[in-house]
Amino acid sequence: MQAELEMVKALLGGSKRVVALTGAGVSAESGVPTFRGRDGLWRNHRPEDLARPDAFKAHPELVWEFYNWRRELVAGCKPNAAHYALAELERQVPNFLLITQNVDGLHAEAGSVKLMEMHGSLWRVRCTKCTHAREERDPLPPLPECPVCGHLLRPGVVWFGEPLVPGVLKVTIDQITKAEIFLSIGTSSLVQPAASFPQLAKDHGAVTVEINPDPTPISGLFDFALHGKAGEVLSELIT
Ligand code: BJW
Repeated sequence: MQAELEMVKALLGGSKRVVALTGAGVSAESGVPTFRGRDGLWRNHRPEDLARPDAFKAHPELVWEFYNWRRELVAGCKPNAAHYALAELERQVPNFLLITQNVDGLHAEAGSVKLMEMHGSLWRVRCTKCTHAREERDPLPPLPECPVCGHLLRPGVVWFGEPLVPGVLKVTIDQITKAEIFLSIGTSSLVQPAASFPQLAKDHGAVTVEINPDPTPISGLFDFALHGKAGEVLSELIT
């Protein structure tokens, strides 16, 4: 892998347009459980069974308990070497975009600014009835109510079957189709539309790189597959 790593490092060093996509694996070294990993179960529930509108409709108290647990867990986590390396890459590359599927806020905490949180944020809430939405870092009650209309609040994240955060897809597609290098880091590439971004980048001529300790269903499409932990690989790539 060392030879591949050196090649990617040289390519990144000379590149003017880079897009990076991250998933839960980038925060694993910070202690945030991944969605589909061995450590992913919460009270015998699979997270992807709770992160859905039908689960919230049927069991809002259970889903809020899950999100309040995650908010508390993530509040105790710090960015790791991978988050800091990507913030540094942003400073080195003239045209850079970081697209994250993560809702933990750790990229922003590490200093990333050219950042799109495509699945929303654990630190946002919005009303299920009216337009009220706000950032909320303080602990929430088991079933938080909207201060405007009194209806139930929900987490400000994107669940299955819901559209992405407004504006994200347009900017993302625009930047991906112009990218010279596309990095896919710490994602299982199972969830759309993010799972289609590497192919889109490749179709438009980007060099594509996957960083993950394990292969994914689309590993074969990448020009380079660097098998390792995001923090370790990115620390070697970006200095
Ligand atoms: C490490 C590591 C280390 C470990 N270093 N790596 C086309 C085809 C088929 C289906 C669809 C389609 N288009 C849309 C769909 C439906 C659906 C979908 O994709 N379904 C699939 C399951 C098939 N998609 C949607 O519904 C999306 N919406 C949409 O497309 O809307 C269209 C629309 C338009 C207009 C009107 C209405 C609709 C929305 C998807 C939302 C996903 N939401 C979640 C929850 C977010 C909130 C929350 O966090 O609670 O997002 S689900 C969950 O999965 C979460 C994640 O962001 C996402 C991706 O998971 P991720 O990040 O890849 O994590 P893992 O755990 O799967 O993988 C971790 C990886 O890290 C592993 O590979 C490890 O090996 C690795 N790793 N340690 C590096 N140290």
